[in-house]
Amino acid sequence: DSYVDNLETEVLIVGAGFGGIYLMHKLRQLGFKCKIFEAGKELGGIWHWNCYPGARVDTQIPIYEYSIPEVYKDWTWSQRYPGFAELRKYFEHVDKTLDIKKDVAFETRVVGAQYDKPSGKWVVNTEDGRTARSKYFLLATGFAAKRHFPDWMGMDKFKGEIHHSSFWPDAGVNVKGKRVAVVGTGSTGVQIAQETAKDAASVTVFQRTPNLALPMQQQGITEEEQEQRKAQYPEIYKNRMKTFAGFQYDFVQRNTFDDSPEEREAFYEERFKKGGFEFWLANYKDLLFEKDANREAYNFWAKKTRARISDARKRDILAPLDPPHAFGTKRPSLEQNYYEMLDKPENDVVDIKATPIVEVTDSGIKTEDSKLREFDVIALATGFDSVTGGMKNMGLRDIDGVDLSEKWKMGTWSYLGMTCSGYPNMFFLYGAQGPTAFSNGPSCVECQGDWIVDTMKALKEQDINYIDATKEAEEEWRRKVTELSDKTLFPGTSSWYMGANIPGKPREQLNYAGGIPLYEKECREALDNGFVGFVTA
Ligand code: NA7
Repeated sequence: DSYVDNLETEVLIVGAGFGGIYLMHKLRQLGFKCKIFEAGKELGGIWHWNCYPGARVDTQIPIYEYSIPEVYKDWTWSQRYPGFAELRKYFEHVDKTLDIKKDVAFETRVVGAQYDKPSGKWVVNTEDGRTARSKYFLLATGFAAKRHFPDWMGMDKFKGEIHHSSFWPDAGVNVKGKRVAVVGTGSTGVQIAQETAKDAASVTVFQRTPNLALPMQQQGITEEEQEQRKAQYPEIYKNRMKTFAGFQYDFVQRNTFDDSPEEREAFYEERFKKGGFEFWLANYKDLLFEKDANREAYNFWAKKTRARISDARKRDILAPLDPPHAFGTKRPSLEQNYYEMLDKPENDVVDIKATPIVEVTDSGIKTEDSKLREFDVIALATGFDSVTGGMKNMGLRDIDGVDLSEKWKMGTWSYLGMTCSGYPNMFFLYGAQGPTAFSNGPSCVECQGDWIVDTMKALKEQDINYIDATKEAEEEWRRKVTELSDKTLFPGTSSWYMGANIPGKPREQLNYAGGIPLYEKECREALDNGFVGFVTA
């Protein structure tokens, strides 16, 4: 990649996952000259990094893929919810179809960038000391670009293998006959535990907060089924943007207590049977707003889940009678046999809220009750400095030289969840204050990507070379994001949605909670009415 040094390009994109590839494809069609800098060795973003055992997408296809006809026309999947290996193949197919890689510099990590006003160019620095310049600077770094490690004593002393989920060895880890610890019960922890239990001698999950996991209802799908359905894809993709979270289903237009207890029970049953996120995102419309409604859903979830666990102690840790938090205000994982697996005598769950981890020793993990459990492999599924961590860690400086980590120290300010005041000609997607974590990735990426591309097209047509959000527009956007969130039950739960998973991180809503259609409307109005909230020149 010698071309990186002294590279001059019209558009420089950071990240070659769903977002970066989409931007490049659409911008190329308009004649923009684009390059991508990617820290990893391959395309795929999170699907390049996430190769831990059981890594799998929690959204079914064809919702979780591009709406680009050239791409879907020659592609079929083997399962409703594909695993990472198949997703990696999908990105190879995307590359073959859209000819992406020729404009990607891999293993090129951006560590600094600043807009240079005199030349009207972004000056971008890479970790290995090279410099590139571009008129536009687009960030598609995803919401999980900065991994989160716990700070326990003794981690370096452990004699077995210890890996973070997002840094799993490409060649895999042999867990056959081994004692495996999984720390963390987000989507990742649930998947690792489930998968490694197939080979391991034992799996012990260290749980701080129970995951209110939902049945995935995985299914194989045939090529014929998919080929037949492809005629409907354009309609499916159009409708995807009309739903709150960019799925093929949406909340129903009834409140929980509009139905009789029998109707409600039947409704919940139906959601469970359909599987996936239906019990979350196609539930009653007051689920995420009203405490009593939410409790009703939780009670159903607990009843269903408790019935799957015969061990009374484990049952109370995994699915307590009292909700640990409002259902759906932390992301539910999709599980396949998580509860049955942990119910087995050789496997265990440790409640580390009751007895926190104090130390890692050469042979295992010690908890506050002085108990030492011994392991051969420790999987850290402790998550990420989500949503803002990646961008705060890239050395992004505003026109006055102030680093973004400084600007976002006490909280997050952006305009439309795609621009920042003081960062002219810079756009980002799938990050802070957009629909990000409350939506299906490809839906969010296409919604925001289209807006960015249309904005750049309008700038070009109107011969505008400079665009920067105003401070007032940012204040107003932050107010909106907060106000939308405050109507929901999200602020009451400590989750990464609220920045609450990272010690010292300001607690605030990091995502736009108004749903994709409203979000899109607001962004379109700003563009269609002449770059409202921006200064242009
Ligand atoms: P998550 O969802 O942030 O989960 C991380 C888990 O690790 C969670 O259960 C945490 O407990 C736990 N955790 C974090 N730090 C610690 C420490 N220090 N000690 C013990 N336990 C800890 O990350 P994932 O990788 O599972 O998922 C990220 C998203 O990527 C996912 O939602 C998808 O959208 C894709 P807590 O809940 O904070 O009590």
